Amino acid sequence: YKAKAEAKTAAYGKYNVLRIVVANELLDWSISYPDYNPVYFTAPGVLKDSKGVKPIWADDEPINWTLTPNWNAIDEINGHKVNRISYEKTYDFETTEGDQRVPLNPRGRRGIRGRGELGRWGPNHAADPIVTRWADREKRILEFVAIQRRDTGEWAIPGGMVDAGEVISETLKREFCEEALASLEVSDEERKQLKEKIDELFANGEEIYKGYVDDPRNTDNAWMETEAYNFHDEEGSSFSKIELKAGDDAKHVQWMPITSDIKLYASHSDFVRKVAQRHNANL
Ligand code: RP5
Ligand code: MG
Ligand code: MG
Repeated sequence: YKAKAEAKTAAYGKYNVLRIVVANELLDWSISYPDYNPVYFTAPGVLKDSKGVKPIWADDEPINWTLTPNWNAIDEINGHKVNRISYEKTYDFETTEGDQRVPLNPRGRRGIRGRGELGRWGPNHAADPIVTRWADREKRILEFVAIQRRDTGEWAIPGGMVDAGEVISETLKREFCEEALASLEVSDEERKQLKEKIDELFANGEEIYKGYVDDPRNTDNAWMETEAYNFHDEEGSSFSKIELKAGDDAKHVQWMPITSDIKLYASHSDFVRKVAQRHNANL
């Protein structure tokens, strides 16, 4: 007689919920894993906001679906476009509560079912603005505008989710204004002025990355994907003029040098190192 080995587990975010730590060789959905039976979890804040209604950024639970989402396509919700296309691949499905099909994470098993903290089933699209200038031009040390996230306390790019109907170029600017310039805390007039400056500074961006993000919130059925763009201030004369102030999901903001051992949230270290390489900076 041999006792079955218990699968290793780890807490999912700040919740009292355990995810299975899936061994690398069992990640792929095509590998048989008969004992795999992760917990189903969707965070209370995704189901209902403080007023008791479903947040606009979230989908419904499958048992409530009257219409199924338009998978692997641009969906339309109340006249707004929601991108349900993955930059990785055409995703597959599994069957869940109420016999509905829900998307399967293209990178494989994450040890937890449902949406966790994410609003959308399948891909949750975000945008990441990487604003850079030279910290030391002679030594070719590049720095970027970093924020400290309120949720995990990790330093990150001031990015955020693409709202329904929003274009990426607007998400990049809006999230930068909210998290690095505290635009939600100023008057409408001041916000308009900030926005005009940012429109100018964000006129020329370079695409750095487009695809899956290894975000701690990812589950078997919901995951983050992003488009990261670099906005570079070569002379150090444009972005330096605007005052950084942490706001919304950010508790601190600062210019941070990009080093080879930089440690940032999710896949963000890879994105900023790629930017440094593009500018032939020293890491
Ligand atoms: C990351 O989560 C993305 O790269 C982006 O920075 C961020 C979006 O989520 P929130 O900042 O809105 O929580 O995966
Ligand atoms: Mg935000
Ligand atoms: Mg954010």
